[in-house]
Amino acid sequence: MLSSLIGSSKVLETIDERMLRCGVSRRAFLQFCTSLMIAAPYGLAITDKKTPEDVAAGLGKVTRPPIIWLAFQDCTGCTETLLQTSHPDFGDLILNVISLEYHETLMAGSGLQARQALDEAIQKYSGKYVLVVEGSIPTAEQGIYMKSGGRTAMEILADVGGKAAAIVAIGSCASWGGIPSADPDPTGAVGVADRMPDKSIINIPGCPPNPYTLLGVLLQYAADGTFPETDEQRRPKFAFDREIHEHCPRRAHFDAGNFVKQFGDEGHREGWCLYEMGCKGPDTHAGCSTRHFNEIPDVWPIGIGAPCIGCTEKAIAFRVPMFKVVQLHTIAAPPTAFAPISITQSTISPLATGLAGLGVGALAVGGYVASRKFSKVQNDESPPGSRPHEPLPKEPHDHEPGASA
Ligand code: FSX
Ligand code: SF4
Ligand code: F3S
Repeated sequence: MLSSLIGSSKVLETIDERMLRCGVSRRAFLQFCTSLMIAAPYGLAITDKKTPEDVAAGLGKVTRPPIIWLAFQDCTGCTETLLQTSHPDFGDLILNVISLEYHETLMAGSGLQARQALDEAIQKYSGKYVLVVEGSIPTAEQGIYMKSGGRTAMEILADVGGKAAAIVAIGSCASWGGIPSADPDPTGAVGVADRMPDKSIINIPGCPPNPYTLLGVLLQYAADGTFPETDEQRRPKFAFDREIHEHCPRRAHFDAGNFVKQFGDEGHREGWCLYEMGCKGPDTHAGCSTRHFNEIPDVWPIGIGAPCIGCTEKAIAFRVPMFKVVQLHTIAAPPTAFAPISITQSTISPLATGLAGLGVGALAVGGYVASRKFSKVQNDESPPGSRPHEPLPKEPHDHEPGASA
């Protein structure tokens, strides 16, 4: 089904024309625009409007951007995150919004046929297409660790990337090496910008990354030929300008000194803070705490009871041990409001233990509530780390899963 949506398009249509021709309902498109607005409440030109209807009206006039998608050393999680949506046919809708000209994992063709499709797409849209790269590039021993059609990943990237208008490195692997670059890094895995530092490249790290960040970036590029403003690691600021810890639904527990000490303990069942289990939220810039995956409430690492491993940070994920406690750089005053803790448990819940994501649709997702509501100490205004029962701040140390406090 999806493979029929991949391939060289005859003409590039506007998104409205495509929706009409393919019978995509207005309701589904509005839903999509709403998701984009949630992912990018500010900082993205296309969502800088008042209502989903305004966003849809503007987006409808945009010509679908031609995309060539290459996969190198990866797990295909970046593709999965884009297509494993919770609404039926949402994956199809996404492929109607962009014009995916080439994608080895999704297209029906293989071998010579696929190579021809790639060459045709490059020729047709030379200097105009956006190249999306998933996975890292092996550079050790002249790049022999990955070859396709007789060419190394380095050669393919130089060819296809060289003729692209711009490049999006999707996922932590394409951004700076990711999992394949973890010690001892046998393949010499690097990111796209390491190979082409002067090219117009934007990084969307995450393992996997948030799909709406990718769509927002691609659609802004299609609309006005610009990428959103980026930080010093080439990440779009609209999605990476704040730390998970700032908007974590468990933050009130952090401030109150309620820490999980062991997976499955009382605190874990009650949804307490995972800091002592190695949560990297205080050092990680990403929007996961408010932009969950697969459009399902609470489906993100901390939401299912697992510590954040800092997958959007070059210096953390696959570098710092998963359960090692990070040092706090600042003891900031607690924010005045938090997302609500939506999981109430009295027995070991599949969500808290990360065993399943079933039944989450029934969970309430409301607005923000006052932090003090969750504090165990009434009227306590002292900053985190200053109360005697709290272990913060302290030197980093290793925490093994299952270790008792
Ligand atoms: Fe996987 Fe993408 Fe992680 Fe890497 O993701 S989700 S290993 S960032 O290249 O497929
Ligand atoms: Fe949330 Fe982790 Fe911060 Fe605790 S340490 S509040 S679990 S981000
Ligand atoms: Fe990654 Fe942490 Fe978000 S592990 S998915 S940045 S919660």
